[in-house]
Amino acid sequence: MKNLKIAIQKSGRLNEKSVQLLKNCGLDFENYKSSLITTVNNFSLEILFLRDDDIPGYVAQGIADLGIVGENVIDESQAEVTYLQRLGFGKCTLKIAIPKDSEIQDLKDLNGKSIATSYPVILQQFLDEYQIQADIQGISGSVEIAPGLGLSDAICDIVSTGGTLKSNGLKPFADVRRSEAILIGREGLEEDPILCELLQRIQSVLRAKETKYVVLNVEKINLPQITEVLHGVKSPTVVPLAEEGWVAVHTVITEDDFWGKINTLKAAGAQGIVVMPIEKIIL
Ligand code: PRT
Ligand code: ZN
Repeated sequence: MKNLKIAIQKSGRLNEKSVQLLKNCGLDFENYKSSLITTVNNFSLEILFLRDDDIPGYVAQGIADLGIVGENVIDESQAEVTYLQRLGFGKCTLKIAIPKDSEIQDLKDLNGKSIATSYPVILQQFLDEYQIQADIQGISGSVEIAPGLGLSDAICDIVSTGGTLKSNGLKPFADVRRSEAILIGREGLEEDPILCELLQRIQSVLRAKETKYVVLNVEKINLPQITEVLHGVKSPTVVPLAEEGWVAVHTVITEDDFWGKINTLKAAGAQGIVVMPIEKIIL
């Protein structure tokens, strides 16, 4: 069977988590910083290490079959690729930001103003949607210093913690688009058996990340209240303990309602609660 090729970021914010995700899928490969391509030893896949901006184009042209890249980069490239799976990391928001003392108050106040950005395509679409005529200054880096240098009245850039805006005397003004890392594929690849296998593994890793394995002890008389709180993958496993009248309950709960559930379980008589990470969940 012919190997598929997946393009991931060579270095930068998405590199480590992309490599980790593939390793968690059981793929065995060397991650040399110097190499541009590596072969997975135990799966029909080659990994290309690229600048993130090049990934959507490589996938659209079929040079790579798959890619892991931020939605912001995909949209800006306008490459024709298929979204296969949201990956839950690299989360950020493309925002318009303005100087702290700016007179701009409303979106329509952007009319006639200049906005510096590395995302002219996405910004233009946003401005068109709100029928705003602004002057887009396309620059490739250090966008946040543009207003201070007198180059623009506002910026449109990626924000995650907001620290960079603050340290440059800027404040967030409008959200343009949220983004996270996405697995993309070239068109027509959807039914490929290697992709299906890889997708299944990725989804089982993502599911496991959202859940915890919980073991707790409870007196048998309190078991009905405990099982009511727990809705596991199926129903919880109940195992008798050496001590008469006591059982251990094993189940899986989602990260989201973790603390809420733990407190309810304690109130319902659960003791010795042990919480463990899960590596994979195969449905
Ligand atoms: O070299 P290469 O071209 O591959 O990488 P790059 O330098 O273009 O991208 P990189 O590694 O910085 O980011 C890769 C992807 O990570 C982006 O395309 C986004 O999808 C995602 N991402 C998540 C971010 C951020 N968070 C982020 N905070 N990308 C950039 N930033 C920058 C932002 O541009 C700004 O300068 O971080 C600064 C703001 O951060 P805060 O925390 O101060 O708000
Ligand atoms: Zn880049």
